[in-house]
Amino acid sequence: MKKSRIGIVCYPTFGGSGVVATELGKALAQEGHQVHFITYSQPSRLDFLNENLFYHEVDFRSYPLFEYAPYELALASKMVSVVRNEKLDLLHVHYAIPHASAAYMARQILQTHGIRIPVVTTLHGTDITLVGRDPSYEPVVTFSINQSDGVTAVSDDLRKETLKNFPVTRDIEVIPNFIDLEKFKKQKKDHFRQAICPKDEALIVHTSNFREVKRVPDVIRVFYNIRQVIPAKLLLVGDGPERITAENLCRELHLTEDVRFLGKLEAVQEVLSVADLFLMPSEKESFGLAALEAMACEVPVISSDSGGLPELNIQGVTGFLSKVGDTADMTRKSLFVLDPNNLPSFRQKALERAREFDLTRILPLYEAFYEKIIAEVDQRGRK
Ligand code: GMT
Repeated sequence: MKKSRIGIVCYPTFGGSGVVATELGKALAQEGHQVHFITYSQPSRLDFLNENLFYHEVDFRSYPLFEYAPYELALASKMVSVVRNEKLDLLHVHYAIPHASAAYMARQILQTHGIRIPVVTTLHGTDITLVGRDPSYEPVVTFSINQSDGVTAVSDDLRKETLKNFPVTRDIEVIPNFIDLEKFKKQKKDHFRQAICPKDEALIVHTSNFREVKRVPDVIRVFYNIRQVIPAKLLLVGDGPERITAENLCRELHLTEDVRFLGKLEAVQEVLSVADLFLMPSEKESFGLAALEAMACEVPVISSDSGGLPELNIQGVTGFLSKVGDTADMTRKSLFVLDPNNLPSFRQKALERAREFDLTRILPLYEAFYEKIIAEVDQRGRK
């Protein structure tokens, strides 16, 4: 692809959509594209210096009149100014709410200045499956998806969910989540493993934002069941609204000695490097980036079968999938994977599967998509 100037709009927080957007921007910059991040604070993974990376903070002022400051307007204004001043070729917004509608507004304003900026929207999951379907957002989400110049979804399941639940009349391209296996891989952390599991207990890990949709109590129940059979430890990475419920459940089940809440730890890779099994029992999961990160570190996955998870986790190969909430089945399958006769093969297959989502395979898909959308918008402008 010809080297372009790309604006990336995302949530700068720890959520999967922000991680994907930031990693994509970093990779595009390394390929020689100029990448401009437009967010309300520095993305947590934008931790790297590159002459092609730029960051523009959205000025987001409050006023006594506002109970809720109008972020979407401030964001649209910032997009207008960055597109004009930096002469961007394309805007790529991650997570539909409110980024896709703000991009529509920015595009309309830019047209009054004689600029036609192509807008690509990537749907990540809860912007469609949970929040976006709420009647308070649905008409705007539908409109802004239909108005984007290009739309991608992170799994085929999410594409189908969008077409089923919204009156969307356009094509949606599937470009899955990716992982940079050069950087994200199993590290040697024997001392850490020994400190956590001095008796070589099985080490189980869960990482999430502890929202209800992640079903963290199921993680604790599965762990409780596993521990009835084999010695085991559980590490929980992340934080969020369900943390207190999870802590209470651990106390109720007398698990506090064997469960550690690590909070919003950035060194996820180090934790995964010493893990034997990853649990992801989510109610909904459009792709499951956290599971892909585990697989990249050679950790098999026990997940629910919801959303796009079957497109990543292969039943009986990279781990197992169970019905949402079926903690008994998840326990049985966990014990099977943790059997020392089975674990090495699951580890190897998990890594092999992760390789199919390596950055080097997925980045060209985004570049080709940008190229196509820029050409289409250009051609429409000539008519
Ligand atoms: O809800 C979350 O888990 C965070 C959310 C986000 O957008 O920040 O994650 C979604 O996007 C990720 C990246 O594309 C996907 O890997 C996650 O599966 C998806 N989460 C859900 O669908 C619940």
